[in-house]
Amino acid sequence: MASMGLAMAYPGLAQATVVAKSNGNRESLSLWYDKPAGAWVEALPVGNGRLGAMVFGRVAQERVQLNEDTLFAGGPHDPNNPEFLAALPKIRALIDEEKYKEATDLASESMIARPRRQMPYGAAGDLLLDFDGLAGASAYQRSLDLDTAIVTTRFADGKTQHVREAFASAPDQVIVIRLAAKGAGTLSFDVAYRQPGKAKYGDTSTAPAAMVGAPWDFKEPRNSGEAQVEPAIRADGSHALLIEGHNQESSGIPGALRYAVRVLALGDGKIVADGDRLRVRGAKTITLLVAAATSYVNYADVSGDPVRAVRDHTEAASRKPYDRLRSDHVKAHRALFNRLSIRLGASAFDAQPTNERIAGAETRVDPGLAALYVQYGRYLLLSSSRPGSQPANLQGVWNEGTNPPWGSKYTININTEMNYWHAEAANLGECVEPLLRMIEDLAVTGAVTARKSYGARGWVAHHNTDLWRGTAPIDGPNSGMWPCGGAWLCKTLWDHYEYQPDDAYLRRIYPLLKGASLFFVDTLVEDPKGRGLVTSPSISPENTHHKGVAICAGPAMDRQIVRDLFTWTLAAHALVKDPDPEFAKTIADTRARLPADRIGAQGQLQEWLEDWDGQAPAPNHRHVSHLYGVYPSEQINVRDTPALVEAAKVTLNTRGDKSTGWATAWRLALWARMGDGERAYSILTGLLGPTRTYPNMFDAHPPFQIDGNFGGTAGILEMIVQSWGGEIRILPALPKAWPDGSLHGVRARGGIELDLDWANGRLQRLSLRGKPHGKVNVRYGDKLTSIALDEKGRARLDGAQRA
Ligand code: FUC
Repeated sequence: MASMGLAMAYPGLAQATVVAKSNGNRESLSLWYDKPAGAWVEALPVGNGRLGAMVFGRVAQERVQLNEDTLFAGGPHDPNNPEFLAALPKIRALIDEEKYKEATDLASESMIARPRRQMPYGAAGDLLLDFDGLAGASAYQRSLDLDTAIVTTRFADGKTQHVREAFASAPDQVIVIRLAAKGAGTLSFDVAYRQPGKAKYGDTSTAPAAMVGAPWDFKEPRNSGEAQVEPAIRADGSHALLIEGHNQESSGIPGALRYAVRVLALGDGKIVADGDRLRVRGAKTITLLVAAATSYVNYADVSGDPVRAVRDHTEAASRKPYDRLRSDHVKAHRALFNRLSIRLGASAFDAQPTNERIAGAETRVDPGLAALYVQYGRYLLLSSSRPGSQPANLQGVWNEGTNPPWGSKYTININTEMNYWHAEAANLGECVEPLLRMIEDLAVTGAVTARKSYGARGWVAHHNTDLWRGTAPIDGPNSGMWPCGGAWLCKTLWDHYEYQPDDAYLRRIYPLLKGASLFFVDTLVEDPKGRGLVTSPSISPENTHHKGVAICAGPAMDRQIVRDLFTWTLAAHALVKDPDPEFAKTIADTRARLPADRIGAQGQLQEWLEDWDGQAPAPNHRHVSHLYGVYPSEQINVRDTPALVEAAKVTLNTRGDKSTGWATAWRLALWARMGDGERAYSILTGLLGPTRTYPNMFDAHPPFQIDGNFGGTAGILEMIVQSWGGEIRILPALPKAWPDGSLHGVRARGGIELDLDWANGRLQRLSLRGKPHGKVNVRYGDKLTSIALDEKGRARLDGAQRA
């Protein structure tokens, strides 16, 4: 039902809907629905980086599913396979002799970590709010307002108006749930805690069968779904529940973490903590303060006191009135969120529920949905990765159960890097801080892997890591046997420096770059055919070059990543004035011996040093690892290497436009980078459509994986502004579908911030902010202009200057 219809049918309906109706070319910042969430991927996420919650907006029984970002399974352990070092020369020799199957088998036995798997991320359970006598609802609406980061549920029950708000406060470190009954009635409900269990991931249906036709009075059982953790639940004072539990064992690694959740109820009416329930009777307004914590201090220390943390957080928050909690939260959120605005054109569909817009995304032009996707991608990052928290994992911070896909860990052969692709351009550089700290940890655990497994200096991380900062290869050789995960992560660090140049930051990351480089100095080997220095053993993530085997030496992606890493390291070496000229010479000499990119028999960019893909192209493979050089790197680009760009296009045409969520987002960003706005737009409609975007706008791998949201956000921004090769490109891949629009507050390399407006597909206005008296090279169409910033670091172009 369209919002105008709803608003007329139910006067007093939510503001979000009403605002939407007159929304010409305004920015729409609301996800909204006219029914409660059935499936988990319909619920709305809130998060403060560390804590996450999924709010279902149900009437008779509200469900708020909780997460805490350190609640992983297992505990500190050393996963390095003790046989690795002895097997290394044998495996290299087998690869040189082209005995790939034998090399794979030996690597599987002697190199893959023990245990073979890393530890999965878990969930912190559900709050179930059982309402007495609340079964019917009219004028129902629930929404997530990205501007305030508040989920609101509104409905009427007879003469009573119910308004519930939920948010995750960063300043107060609690999830706040406010329930109000206006008009005749009051609130009576029980708060119960349900321990986490196994969840049904991969279910793309939108509602459990039980909900169809009866969304208002749906109730979930208290304990179902193979609950695995048995926490202790008890009253903690007269108004609070305290839940104390233990994390899971996994692959033989015992659970070493304790966790605690505390729910404190404040308000009028009668509130009683009674055994494992909080009972509220006859209230007009109630505020629930929810804290969660674990005993995790760092990857080697689990001695924290979670009970003390949750008591401290809830008690401190209880001393602030609700309005203050709310306004402090909104202020902290807006400090990050409000830096960027985007309008991609008038959208008639802002007035439709978000799930209906997604359902229509592939068949009609809805520029507002693409703009909303960008803002949602920003919202999700600042809600799952804030200074002090863990980095955004495969699901950000939101995970329903104890058996998430791929463990909801950190896959660092694309996924974790993609999580941060948009961070800098989207003006959320602070959100990279958790990743920086994770890389600092990996440089320690990865130095052990480098030494024990390769006899090398520096540090290495393979294709995956977890809370315990595992760096050894895991799972199996066809995905795990890849030594460039740490090096690729360094790109995020270098990007942050390029977008926000800062000496102190550079000094902090230089040892990380240097250590990552040293590992390759010590481990690159001579290609037996004399083509230079190569990684061995390695893979091109996660593709096989012959049936069942991926292992090889010197795949294109490794050469590109190591080339980049050496380039950043050399640049940083000079900037920080490292007094070690020998080191710089070694890096430069080694870089010069990395084999160049090659074009294969099909005209494609070669994925491997041998033309295996030219002989038997691998159609449809989701990974396009060798296109790292095009995007996110800039080694291959339309200005300097047009022949390689054409080869990259051949590869992409073979692989197809639609893939898993993240792989579709990568294709979008690649075509944008190569300047093809129509192709990028067509891929984007597939990403926004219902097979790759769930009703709550979470990306569908499927199942849910957050990288597609983030990579898709980066790809859309890349269509409008690019910054590489010492230039800023304006409207480099603008599709016909977005003739009029604006993007304000987008960032570019060199510490530049831009505002631009366009109409009829032509730039109207451009403002730049950067360093006083700085110079900025701006390319618009064929024209390259060097613009001088004034003494305030500003420049503005319109009218004649633009022509
Ligand atoms: C890589 C990808 C999969 C998935 C997983 C988390 O292994 O190949 O598609 O995204 O990471």
